[in-house]
Amino acid sequence: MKLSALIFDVDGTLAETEELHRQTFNAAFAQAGLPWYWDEALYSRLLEITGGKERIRHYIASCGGRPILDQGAIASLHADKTALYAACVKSGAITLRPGVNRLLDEARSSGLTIAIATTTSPANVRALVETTLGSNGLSRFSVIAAGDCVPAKKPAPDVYRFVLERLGLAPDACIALEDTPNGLRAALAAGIPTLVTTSCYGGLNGFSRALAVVDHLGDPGKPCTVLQGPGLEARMVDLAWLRDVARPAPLDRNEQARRTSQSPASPPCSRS
Ligand code: XBP
Repeated sequence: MKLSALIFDVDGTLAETEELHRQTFNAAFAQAGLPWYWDEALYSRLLEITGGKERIRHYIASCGGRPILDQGAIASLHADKTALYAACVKSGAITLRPGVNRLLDEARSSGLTIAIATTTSPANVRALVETTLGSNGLSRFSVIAAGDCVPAKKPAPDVYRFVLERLGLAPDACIALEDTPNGLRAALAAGIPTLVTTSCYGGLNGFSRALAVVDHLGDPGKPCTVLQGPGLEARMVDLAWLRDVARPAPLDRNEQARRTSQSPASPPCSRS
């Protein structure tokens, strides 16, 4: 199937944002007078739960977070965190990861559709994209699926299925770009071949079913390293390499023979 779209995750993929999320969660807790502090080790574990409100709820239910907050208080606390996070992003605290801008430009000049499929809140996406890609940055994405737009967050496939439906594309006409096992599971469950770029909080394991794993997309002067998958002479992920990596592997002779023997013989051409 011809590659028609790239679907980008946000946190850890477009930009290394999770450390700022962690810091603004802690700032919101302090602002609310809560005795909570998520250090890096705890936050790494809490990232198993996608979605900030869900993460706070999990912390209360499973990590002893006290006092216990009701849903309304959690939503209000999360809104305060989102405001703090977006303000930090708008101040220029975050830049795009290597190769992201280059690949976005190549996709646009090649007529490829680009979209976003993320668990993070829409306000966070808006702040990141407008700050790093300019005031018209959001218009470069045909679909932006974020936060609570779907009932079930990653690793559920909902957000990717939401994007596919609005793009009107088949899963194998797209490639997803992700950085975590949850994100990879979500994209694969929607049938979308997925490239993984490893990130600070995404870890190095759980990516065996990815098309390939690289440390980042690479840029001139900042070559990437392929951690899993075929070689990359250019040391930068580009559309040609992505098309090649996503191409179905040639069937071996035995497999070809098996499939031929199973397909019903086509009737002889009748020449009238
Ligand atoms: C990452 C997440 C989000 C962020 C925090 O989303 O799981 O919850 O950690 O953002 P993705 P919110 O990798 O899909 O971009 O507090 O807005 O949820």
